[in-house]
Amino acid sequence: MRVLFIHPNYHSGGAEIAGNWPPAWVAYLAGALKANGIDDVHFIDSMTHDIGDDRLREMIEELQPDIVGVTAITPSIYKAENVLKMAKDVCPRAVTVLGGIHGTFMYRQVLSEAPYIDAIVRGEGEEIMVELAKAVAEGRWPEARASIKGLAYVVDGKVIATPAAPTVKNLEAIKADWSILDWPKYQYIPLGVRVAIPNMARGCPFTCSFCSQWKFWRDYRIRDPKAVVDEIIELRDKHQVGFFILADEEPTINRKKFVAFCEELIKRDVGLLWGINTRVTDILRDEKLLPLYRKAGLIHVSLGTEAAAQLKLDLFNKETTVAQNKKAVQLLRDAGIVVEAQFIVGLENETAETLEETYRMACDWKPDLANWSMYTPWPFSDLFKELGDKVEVFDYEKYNFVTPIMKPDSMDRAELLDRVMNNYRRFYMKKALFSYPFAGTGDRRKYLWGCLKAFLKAGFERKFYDLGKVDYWGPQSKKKVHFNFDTTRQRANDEDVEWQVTHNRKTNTMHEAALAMACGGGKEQMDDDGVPLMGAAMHGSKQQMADHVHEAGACGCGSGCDCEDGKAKSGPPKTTFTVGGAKPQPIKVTHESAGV
Ligand code: B12
Ligand code: SF4
Repeated sequence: MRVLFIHPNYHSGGAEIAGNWPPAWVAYLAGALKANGIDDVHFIDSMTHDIGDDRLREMIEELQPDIVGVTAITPSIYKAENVLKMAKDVCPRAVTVLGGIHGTFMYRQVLSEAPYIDAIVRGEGEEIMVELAKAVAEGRWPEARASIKGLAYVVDGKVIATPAAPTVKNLEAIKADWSILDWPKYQYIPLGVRVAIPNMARGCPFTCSFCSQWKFWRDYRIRDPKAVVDEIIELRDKHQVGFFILADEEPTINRKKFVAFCEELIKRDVGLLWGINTRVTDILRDEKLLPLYRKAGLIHVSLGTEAAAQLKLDLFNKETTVAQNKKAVQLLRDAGIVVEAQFIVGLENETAETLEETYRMACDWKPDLANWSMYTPWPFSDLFKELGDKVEVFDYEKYNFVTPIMKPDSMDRAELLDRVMNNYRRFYMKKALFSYPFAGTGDRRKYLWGCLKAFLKAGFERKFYDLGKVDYWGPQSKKKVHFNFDTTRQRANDEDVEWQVTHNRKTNTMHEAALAMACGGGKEQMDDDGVPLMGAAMHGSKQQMADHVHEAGACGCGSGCDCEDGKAKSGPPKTTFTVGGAKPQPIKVTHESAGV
């Protein structure tokens, strides 16, 4: 029984400018299959190897697989569908399978536009894929599919979704098979070394309305830090990996485990540099621990500094948050860690002034790197639902953080792009002339120069921000910029989107808005036993959180709550959940999924 996994050849000029990144999904799935005796597993990374359709078709034909499995995030969905269509053409008897975040939520739309897909795996793939492969190997397919949880497929023109599969409870049981990857290709340009993306924790305990990640992974689960370090050592020794980023949504929220991870890296003298994405509040919380993190090799922290402000949440406590963001940036720099500030721009109420403000913030906080991402309305995020018909573009191929999907009321998309580019130009010009040359010595300096090199390379090749694709050549070309949206792509019917995955979640209230910050998460924390503290009650129920906060007087509408019509006044929210005398209470968290 032969399984062939394919990563579709989709590109967009964002994170890819830093190099070729290894597809972790395939290592985790191949590991699970091999542990279950299915070891004839092949992989084609047509993204990294830039393999065209004709060649890919030949490769599939040569391999004659029994199962073809393809991954898709939202922007790569059409490419993924196309690969599965080719697979069905050249190997009609092969079972065609789609996995990943997009199909998980959009399976009805996908199955109706791509009838050649035999099954969509919804949610985490390891256990479902093993069951599916066993059914095929034992000749029980397609009869067995109805008994496999987490699948969607079509019978007589009708989409059938089996009950949601449970999340993988024992992450230690999954041993990624990293040897399935063609390692020399996965190079991280800033350091000129091989890069890996291991996974320490899955899920995020928060439920930000614009984010799809918490919905996908549902429960927050974290691995034994020692086992993660074992895996990293294996990546270093067997595959000569010289840099890694943790694939986790929120790697630092469980401080105890994160500290244990760092201590283990130090104890075993792993000697690798690495990076994470995390939240401002965790950095402020861990101020005294930052030297330890740096000692463990942490060199790059990407902070979701202004997501919430840019989402124009009216009650956002700007003053406090701006000060906190600035402080977090400073703390990281003082610890010798390269810090990247993330700005989300491009909602309908974006203006020239708000864009300028992000530039001023970037200059004021002095992060080493700054990143302006276009707001992207994942069709299964709660905020998408709230935006209603303000979302006009449904060409998912362009849902990639670098294409303006929303049109601001006060400018057209080309002007939005131009103003964002203006921010990049000014920011990096200043950095290259006045900051990087004085960045001291050692890893930080080396890393920064490496990042600049990656930017210049992408700029020269016109890949940065997909500028070549849209024909942007500077302010003078604004009128000629074309985003080429495929207008035949239409909004999915509400009932075709599996967006309501959590129970009891009230839509984005002003109270929540007042609490949102940093990477969109609030100010919640976990205690050292991994139990989310009071604010994090939102994971069980947003309403619950709003109520707690209300009682505590922390929602910003005044203690005892004197807000009108259930809406908070635009006063500054307090900064902790403990005001009003309420003590943080551990709250049990589960994401019981209805649909995934
Ligand atoms: C690493 C990463 C990258 C790497 C890609 C590495 C690679 N080659 O795969 C780089 C840096 C290049 C990258 C780029 C981009 N990324 Co990215 N990336 C991530 C990140 C941080 C981790 C992904 C990961 O490896 N997770 C761990 C693996 C194990 O999880 P997984 O891939 O979901 O796979 C599991 C399941 O989905 C399922 N599964 C997946 N595929 C399949 C296939 C089959 C057959 C089956 C059965 C199951 C299955 O099983 C797997 C195991 O459980 C996520 C955020 C996150 N924390 O998850 C964003 C994320 C995936 N990226 C995202 C985006 C938008 C992008 C970009 C468009 C942004 C940009 N312009 O730079 C580009 C697109 C690049 C491209 N050409 O495809 C979004 C996607 C959102 C969405 N709704 O689609 C995410 C979720 C981030 C976010 N903020 O929302 N990214
Ligand atoms: S904190 Fe919010 S934005 Fe960040 S991963 Fe979690 S849910 Fe998504």
